[in-house]
Amino acid sequence: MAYENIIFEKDGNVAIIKFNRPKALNAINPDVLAEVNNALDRIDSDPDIKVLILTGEGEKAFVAGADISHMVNLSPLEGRRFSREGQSLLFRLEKLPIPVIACVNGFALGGGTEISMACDFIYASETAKFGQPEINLGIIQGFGGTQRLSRLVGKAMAKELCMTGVLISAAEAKEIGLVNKVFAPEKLWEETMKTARLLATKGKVSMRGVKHCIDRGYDLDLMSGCYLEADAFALCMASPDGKEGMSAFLEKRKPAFKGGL
Ligand code: DAK
Repeated sequence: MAYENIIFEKDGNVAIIKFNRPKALNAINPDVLAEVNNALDRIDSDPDIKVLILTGEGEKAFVAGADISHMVNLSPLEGRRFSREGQSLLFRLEKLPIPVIACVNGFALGGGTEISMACDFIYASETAKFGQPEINLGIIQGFGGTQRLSRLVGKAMAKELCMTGVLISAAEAKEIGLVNKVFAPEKLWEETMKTARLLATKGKVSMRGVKHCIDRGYDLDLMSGCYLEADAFALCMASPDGKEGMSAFLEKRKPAFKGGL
């Protein structure tokens, strides 16, 4: 598939998906969803890719939301379909076995905040703005925003953001726990790549285990979550990378993780 709405690149073991509709501030329509889905197929079938970064082309926006010019004409059933397509893409992103970083370089509004929340964590530029302004359009979140935001920042804060529709700065987003780190605009990419490269040095089985246990365990009771963790721990014991990591420590050398079970 040739991409017109995203840019897909690889830098070593790091895959990069850039939303690429800068004239519409990278707003999301069904074509964008289809292209990202296709890029995820490629990532799934490429064992060399160890980390994914999502970002926006241009200096102004990560994603300024779902494309309002598309949504305005949707029938209720089409709206439901669009919403389900977006939701299943975000579930797919969440379930990727590799870490996914949202590198938020500008506006991340509505669907843009929702996409960033489906990533494992968010790094943001000082100039970024987050928000769930759907209420100002007479609609509500459609890509899981009411659910992920309340889990990330708590019910009351999620309600305030979704009910008022106000935008918040990157600093405020960090303060409420939505964003992990905030950087000067000229440092954002370099710092994101630095973390991506660090993540790429880790063992695949343990990385997958951490992601799986935290994501799947989050909605479970403590004991069930700990059982999940014990099983993932057992898998690490069976993996060559587990043996390699511990042997390297004992032999006072750096581990050379190769992946695989
Ligand atoms: N959709 C379409 N075009 C957009 C857009 C968007 N979300 N955001 C910006 N643009 C376009 C503008 O129309 C403008 O196009 P031209 O007039 O140049 O043709 C261009 O991008 C530049 O935008 P501005 O001229 O407005 O730039 P400013 O710097 O003045 O303002 C802004 C930037 C981000 C504050 C402003 O553009 C803005 O407020 N944009 C809308 C942000 C917004 O409301 N986002 C939330 C969208 S609703 C669902 C599925 C998903 C969702 C809901 C339901 N189901 C189907 C159930 C998700 C909903 C949303 O995300």
